[in-house]
Amino acid sequence: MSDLDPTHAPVRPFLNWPVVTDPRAWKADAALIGLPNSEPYSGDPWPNDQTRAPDAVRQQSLQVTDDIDRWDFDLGHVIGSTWPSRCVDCGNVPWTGGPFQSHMSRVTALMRQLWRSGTQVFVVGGDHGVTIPVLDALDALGSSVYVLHVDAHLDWRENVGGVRHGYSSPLYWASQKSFVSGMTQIGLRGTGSARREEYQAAQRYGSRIFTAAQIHEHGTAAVMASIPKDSAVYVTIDADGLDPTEMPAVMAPVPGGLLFRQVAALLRDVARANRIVGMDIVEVAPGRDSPNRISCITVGRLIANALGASWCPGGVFERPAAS
Ligand SMILES: [Mn+2]
Repeated sequence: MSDLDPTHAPVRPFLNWPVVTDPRAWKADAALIGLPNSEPYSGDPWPNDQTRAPDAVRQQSLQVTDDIDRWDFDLGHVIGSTWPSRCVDCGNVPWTGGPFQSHMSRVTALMRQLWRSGTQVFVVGGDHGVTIPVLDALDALGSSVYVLHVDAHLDWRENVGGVRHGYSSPLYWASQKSFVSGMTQIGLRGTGSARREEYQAAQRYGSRIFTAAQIHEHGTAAVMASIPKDSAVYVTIDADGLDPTEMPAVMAPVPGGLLFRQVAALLRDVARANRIVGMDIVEVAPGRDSPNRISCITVGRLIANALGASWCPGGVFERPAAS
């Protein structure tokens, strides 16, 4: 199997974007791709519920917008005018067997393919392990990248039970990349996989950590100030960074989380001050969503805010003329 073999067609396109499953034909200003699998921990169910999230999010597309001429009150523009002219749904890249390392390499190759052609990429996981092969591909940008991480948890484990590419490790891996210039982690609260040693390792690295409580008390101005202006930014959002009252479909709900209005406004601010080269939203567990699918709709709205603020008139991405 070649890394550039076709991806799997989604159940329906995200926001009615054209579906292109042949990676050799990818040529887009912005794209969405579903990455359902990461390296599993022994004892966890496999496949886990999070593998269903890419298609569950796509199925709520009509709740995000049912026509491109609708006014988007989050962005203050007609929603279609906040998108670049070439948006593509790249389908899903499931792990279909064989060594997990080969699957990871394929994901990295596909992400490099997108970033080499300058595409802004939105990834829907999968659990947080899917971020690891995506981070590997950021070298294709040829410039350093700053990481903004939204999560209840630190995710800094070098391994858990000998598994090194699972959902507790993505930010450890980010800290090991020479092309990652630094990181800001927000929304932390309660306890997770991190022990004192992981917390101290993140501090030694120089990660800027803002607990959810700090953001509730002081807002996000200090978060914005921690991100060097005009940098390329990769955003990784664990759905449990948001409050479970607003994002119920998560495996590890923790009270006191960030609110949609805080995260969406922050994404718009980051998209206007920096260049968001990519963003993932992971750890959505559709089996735990509310009957009205609010978690999947919220994922769609977060993407609409980051994408729209990037490409709106006056955004940092140049809007190519429609062809
Ligand atoms: Mn996480």
